[in-house]
Amino acid sequence: MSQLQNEPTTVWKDVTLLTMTEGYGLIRDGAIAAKDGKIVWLGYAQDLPEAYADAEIISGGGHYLTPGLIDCHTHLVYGGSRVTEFEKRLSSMSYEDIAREGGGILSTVRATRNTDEDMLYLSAENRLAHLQRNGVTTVEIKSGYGLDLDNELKMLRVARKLGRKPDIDVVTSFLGAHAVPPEFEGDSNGFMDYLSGEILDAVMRENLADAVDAFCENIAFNTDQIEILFTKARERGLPVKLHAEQLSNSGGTILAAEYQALSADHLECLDEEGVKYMAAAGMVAVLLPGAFYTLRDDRIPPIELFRKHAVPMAVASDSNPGSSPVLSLTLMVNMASTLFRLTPEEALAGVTRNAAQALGLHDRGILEVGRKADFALWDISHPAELAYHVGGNPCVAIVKNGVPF
Ligand code: DI6
Ligand code: FE
Repeated sequence: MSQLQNEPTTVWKDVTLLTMTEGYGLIRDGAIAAKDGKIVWLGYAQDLPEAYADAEIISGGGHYLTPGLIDCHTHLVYGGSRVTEFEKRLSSMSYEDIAREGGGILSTVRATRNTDEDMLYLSAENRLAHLQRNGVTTVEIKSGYGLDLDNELKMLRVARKLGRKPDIDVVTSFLGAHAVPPEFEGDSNGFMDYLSGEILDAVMRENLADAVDAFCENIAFNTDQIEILFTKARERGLPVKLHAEQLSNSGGTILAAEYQALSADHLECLDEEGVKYMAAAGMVAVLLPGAFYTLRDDRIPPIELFRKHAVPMAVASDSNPGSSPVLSLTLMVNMASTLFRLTPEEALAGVTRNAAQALGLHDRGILEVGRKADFALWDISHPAELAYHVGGNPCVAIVKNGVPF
C-alpha cells in the first residue's frame, strides 16, 4: 500500500451536523469522516460504513458541528489604534468629519507606515486569534493602510505570512484604493495611476494578492477612477470586489457588476437597480453590521431586495481600527439578525456558504464529501443559538484540514 492510502482517517461522532448545503442541513446523531484534509463521508452515525471501523474516533461531546466559519471582509493588519477617535465620535464628530480633518484611515496609514513587519504580524496575529477562537478557519485580509509601494507590500506580506499558520487560511485583497495619501493630496488621479501601475505590478510579481478591492465613496474614489484599477486587475486575471454604497449611493455596485466582481460590500444605500445588476452578475452582497453599528448608521442594506432577486448574502466582521473594531464573527451573526433582520439561518449561511462564494472559494463553506475538512464545534442546543447570544463564545474547538486545534 502506498503512503497515501495509509493516511489515517478521523471520524467525529456524537455531533449534530449543520451541513449548510441548503438551510441548516441539520443531521442529528451525525458523524463526519476526514482524510487527507477533506471530508470523505458524512451522515447519520448509525449509517457509518464498516470501512471506518479502524479510523481514529473523536467524540464531539454532543456538540453542534458546522463548517469552519469564513470571515470574508477584514482589515486585520494595521498599526496603531484609533481609540481616541472613538472617543471623539462619542462627542458628536462624524466619521466623515474625522476623515476630512486627516484622521480616520489616514491616521492608521501613518501608524502602519511606522510599524515594522514583525510588529504588524504580532498585532494582527493577536486579533486573528480572537476570530479563530470563535470558529473562523478562513479569513480575508485587505491591504490599504500603506498607500505606497513599500507599505502596501509590507501589509500583504504580513497577511500572506499569517496564512502559513496551520490552523487558518488567509485570502488577500489589494486595497491600495482605500484613501489618497498625503503625498498625493489633491491628485487622486495621479495616485490611481501609481496604484494601478507600479504598485499593482509589484503586488503581482510577488503574488501577494488574490483580488483587488477599492473604496468607492465621496470621501474616497469615484467610479471613473476605480474603473482604471479594475481594468488593470482584469488584464492580469485578478478578480475584483468593492466597498460600495456605504455612506451614499455612488454607483460603485453597478461598476463592480460590469467587472463581474465577486462581491459588493456594505451596501446600506443601494437601490433596486443596483441589486438587479448584482443578481445578473452573480455577485454576493457582503453585509457588515459591525460598521453599521459602530457608525450608528440608520439605513440598513436592502435585505428584502436581495431576497427578491436571489442575491446571496454574506456577513463579515469588517474588522478594522476605525469603523468596525470587531473581534467576533458570531457577534456579527447576532447583529445581522437583530439589526438587519436576517433569519438566523440566513446569517449563518452568511458566514459559511455565502462567505465562501464571496471569496470565490468552491472547496469549503458547506459540509459535503470532497470539501475541505474545516469545522467548528459549538456548545449550543439549537442552531439559532449561534445568532441569539450577544457576546460570549460558544465555540469549543476548530478543525482545520482535518486536524483538531
Ligand atoms: N470601509 C470600511 O469600513 C473601512 N474601510 C472602508 O473602506 C474603514 C477603515 C477605517 O476606518 O480605518
Ligand atoms: Fe471594509
